[in-house]
Amino acid sequence: MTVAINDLGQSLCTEARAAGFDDVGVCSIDVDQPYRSELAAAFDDGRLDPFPWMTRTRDQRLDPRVRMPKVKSVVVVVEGYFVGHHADHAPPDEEGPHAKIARYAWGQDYHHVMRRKLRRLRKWLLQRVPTATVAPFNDVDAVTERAWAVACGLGFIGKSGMFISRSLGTYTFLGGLLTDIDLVQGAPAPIRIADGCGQCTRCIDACPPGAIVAPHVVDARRCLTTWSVESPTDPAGDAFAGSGWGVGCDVCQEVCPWNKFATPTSEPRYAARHTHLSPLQAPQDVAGTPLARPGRDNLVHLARRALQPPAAGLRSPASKT
Ligand code: B12
Ligand code: SF4
Ligand code: SF4
Repeated sequence: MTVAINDLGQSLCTEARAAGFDDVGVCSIDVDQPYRSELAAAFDDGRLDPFPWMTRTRDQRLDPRVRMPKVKSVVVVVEGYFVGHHADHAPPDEEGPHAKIARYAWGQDYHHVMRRKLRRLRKWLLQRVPTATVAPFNDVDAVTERAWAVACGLGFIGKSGMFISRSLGTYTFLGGLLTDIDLVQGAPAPIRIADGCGQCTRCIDACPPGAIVAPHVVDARRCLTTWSVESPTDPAGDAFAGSGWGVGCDVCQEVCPWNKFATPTSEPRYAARHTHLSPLQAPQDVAGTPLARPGRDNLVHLARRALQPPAAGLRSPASKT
């Protein structure tokens, strides 16, 4: 069953598309948030231990009403960021091997890009309902975005753990708004939980460190992204050396059939600026890009670690392009 959005909600969706988002959905806070028990389990069994900022906000992540008690509606926006493949940007052979940068970090920082558009949506809503409370969220805020994207009927969770849109694939960013405005008609509809993976297990089989420990379950303590983006200097990351990925990792997305027809994003700010990392020299202009998160000073170290001989236990041979 699809969510019955009221007139104001429909107009907001039109405005979201005009602001540049590729997809948008709305649902009532009163739906049964999908995967709450799975999220609780991820906290309980230590899978999210590398992120103290998440464990500190556990209650809010399990229920947005902890953050905003009067919230009535959740709006989720989806933005595609696919711009191509590493081979299209490979450094010349004479420059020697380079480590790969995951696509989410090729262009401008999506937090900046999406927040600007989300602020526009907030302003639009407040012009219509000046007494309302409207709180944008994007990534670092304590809202479990993939689960709410499913609740809004925008797609499904793949075995890789990625939120998958049937029209956009997996290379998407999520964000949205919490508001005390009612944007939905009538009682909340039951959520449709779809499975778009069928018998496929490509992501599980290909994940270099075996971080997808069961279908839909990623152990962040093994995911390459944790050790390059969140904890770049932690020596524990050496256990995953030699993957070929300097910042982030796209393996579970590269093998996913839902990306076969991925089309380039229309957001010019995601155009590729940095696709590979040199083990000799960090790029100069990382300000305003996701590379600033691990820190410019750590980029040479990350490239060197990625280009070491593969650590025992890594499944795929390291790619050096
Ligand atoms: C912490 C975090 C990470 C951690 C941990 C990821 C993880 N899977 O747990 C690390 C650093 C490893 C990471 C990596 C990446 N991340 Co990240 N991350 C987050 C963050 C901040 C919180 C995610 C979270 O709550 N994790 C806990 C797990 C349990 O929850 P979940 O990932 O939402 O998974 C849900 C489902 O999988 C489901 N579920 C869990 N178990 C089960 C079991 C079954 C049977 C079923 C059916 C479902 C199910 O329930 C979960 C909770 O609702 C979100 C932003 C946000 N605020 O939500 C971004 C976010 C999830 N990340 C994002 C991205 C882009 C990435 C990377 C692709 C970056 C990269 N290229 O390197 C990788 C992908 C790794 C992967 N396969 O998941 C995007 C994902 C967009 C999308 N289309 O899915 C988000 C939404 C950021 C954003 N605003 O766009 N990330
Ligand atoms: S991002 Fe890489 S390491 Fe993390 S789950 Fe996907 S394939 Fe595995
Ligand atoms: S690679 Fe296959 S199993 Fe993994 S998310 Fe994509 S369709 Fe699902």
